[in-house]
Amino acid sequence: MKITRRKLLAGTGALAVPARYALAQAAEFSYKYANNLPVAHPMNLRAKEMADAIHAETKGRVEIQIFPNNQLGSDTDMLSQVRSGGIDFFTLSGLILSTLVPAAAITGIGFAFGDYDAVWKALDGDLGAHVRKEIAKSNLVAMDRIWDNGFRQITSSSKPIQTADDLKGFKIRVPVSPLWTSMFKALDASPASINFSEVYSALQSKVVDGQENPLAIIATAKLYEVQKYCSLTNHMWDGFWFLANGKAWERLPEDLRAIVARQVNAAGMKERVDVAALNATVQKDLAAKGLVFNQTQADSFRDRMRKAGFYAEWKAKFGDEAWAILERSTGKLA
Ligand code: X2X
Repeated sequence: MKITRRKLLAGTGALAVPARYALAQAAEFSYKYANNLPVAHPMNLRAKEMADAIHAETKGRVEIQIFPNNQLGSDTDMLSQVRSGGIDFFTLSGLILSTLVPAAAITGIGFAFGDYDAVWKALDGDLGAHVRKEIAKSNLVAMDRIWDNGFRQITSSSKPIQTADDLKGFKIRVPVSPLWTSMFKALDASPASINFSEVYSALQSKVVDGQENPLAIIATAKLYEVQKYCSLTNHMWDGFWFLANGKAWERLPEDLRAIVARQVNAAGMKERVDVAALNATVQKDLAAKGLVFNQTQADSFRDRMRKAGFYAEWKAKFGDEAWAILERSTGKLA
């Protein structure tokens, strides 16, 4: 039950307090934002700043509560909550979102982007616009600026991965996404779909021998505690769409919606800078903690995938038009 100070005082027969002295009021729009990453990851640091800025700029009318670290469930759970309105905002990899919006997986094609310049040109350009349009058809709204997850590297408890041959039969955790499974099958590995909420324990109990994630996550989620080797494959780039439940978004008056969108996108731009910086510098810390790093031969992975028909298969799934948009940023892939 909610008792305001005014009601409480009225109930005791005390004099009503003039409105300007009333205690902080509940916000007019109180929204929930959930994600799968540890509090220490730049995503959550920038989200906290963003929520404060939104509260200030809307003069307290919009409040965003943050639920980090899978507090509200796995990505699979949170995706159904943001669809039903149980949560209002959610950041999710386009590849996991592809279980609902198949077109959203296109940004994760293996070895598509050579560097961040190519990534942001595509995602802030035609490729991003294409994916956001597809997302909108499922009653979710994707903010304009995708947040960064990063280029992914493979870790293992059993052996370093140097060439595609080392992946043969390798038990590797992948996120819940057909593209991820298909890619590691094309590499002859043995992929298991596991939500991020279960990854640490799956590695600890050796249900799988390895996993793949950007260094920023290997560090902040402490995966180095349960892995021995880190092989620098840069095998794909991944990002998080900042999603809103369609009805919750429409409920905001236009002026507030503009403030929220601007602040979310601005926070995403800062998060990109943080993540790239962390990915570039954290290797030293991880090595000091005992993680053993090695370089890899990118061509061996790419050739294996091409021979297995990976690129041809996904080009057919996404269609010529979408594939052409992708290749405008990446060069010829298939
Ligand atoms: O699940 C993962 O590996 C993570 C944290 O990178 C994603 O959200 C895709």
